[in-house]
Amino acid sequence: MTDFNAMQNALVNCDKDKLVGLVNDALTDNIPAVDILNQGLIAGMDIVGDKMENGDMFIPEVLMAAQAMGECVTILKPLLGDDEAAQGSNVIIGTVKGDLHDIGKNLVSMMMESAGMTVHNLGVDIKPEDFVAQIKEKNAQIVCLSALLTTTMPMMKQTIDAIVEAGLRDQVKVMVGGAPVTQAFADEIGADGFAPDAGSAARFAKTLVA
Ligand code: B1M
Repeated sequence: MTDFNAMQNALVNCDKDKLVGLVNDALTDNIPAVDILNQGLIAGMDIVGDKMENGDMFIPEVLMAAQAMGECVTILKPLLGDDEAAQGSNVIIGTVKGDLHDIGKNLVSMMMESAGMTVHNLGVDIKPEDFVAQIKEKNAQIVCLSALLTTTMPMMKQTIDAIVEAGLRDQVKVMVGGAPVTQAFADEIGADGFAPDAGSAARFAKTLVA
């Protein structure tokens, strides 16, 4: 019997070995990878976020929890496949300048890869000019911007502005996402799309290149 609470507790306690063991046990019990991700890992990370906000967890602990989650995401990655293909689509993804959060962005990247897209994951703290350079170099059809901080959301607009200034706006679709981002914000800054989670981001990206 899979206990998602135990996974959440192991994540909050930064107990990587226990968390990996629980994830592997759940897979042995044929629990779908997407349920482990959503009900175990992402739900656990939400608790970490609450504790961080209340001062009950500090940055080094949050980083350890993030590393433990990252290891489990690597285990789940091959099992999160989506068999509808969007082959040939070239996607660039990165977390905007000033923002170091990468777990959600990596999940989006993974789901898009699973959907058959070629994803160039630029990493975190990516400057607008670097997105522009990579759009040109990779001849991207979609650029995905992630932000987890309210303070870095304006950098999404600055990145879109840089894409416009470079004369590339007509050839690339822009998707935005991350916990504080909303459809209204996406509309306001002139993005082509927003998705609230990694699965819907991959599905939406497919509609953009269809
Ligand atoms: Co940060 N942090 N953090 N942090 N951190 C938050 C975001 C926060 C909400 C915590 C809190 O206070 N409750 C808060 C932001 C508050 C705000 O802006 N209003 C916060 C803060 C304040 C900070 C610092 C400023 C703390 C400090 O230094 N005093 C600092 C900033 C550093 C920086 O970026 N410059 C900081 C640092 C860190 C760590 C480095 C310690 C670590 C990140 C490690 C890493 O990513 N490798 C960290 C973490 C782990 C978090 C929380 C706890 C968890 C984030 C996460 O990974 N969630 C977070 C609290 C929370 O979110 N509950 C918090 C799991 C992940 C799967 O979800 O990233 O939302 P998420 O991604 C989802 C969707 O949003 C969506 O799909 C994903 C999967 O479904 N999505 C997209 C994401 N990108 C998308 C793109 C798309 C579409 C969908 O299209 C392009």
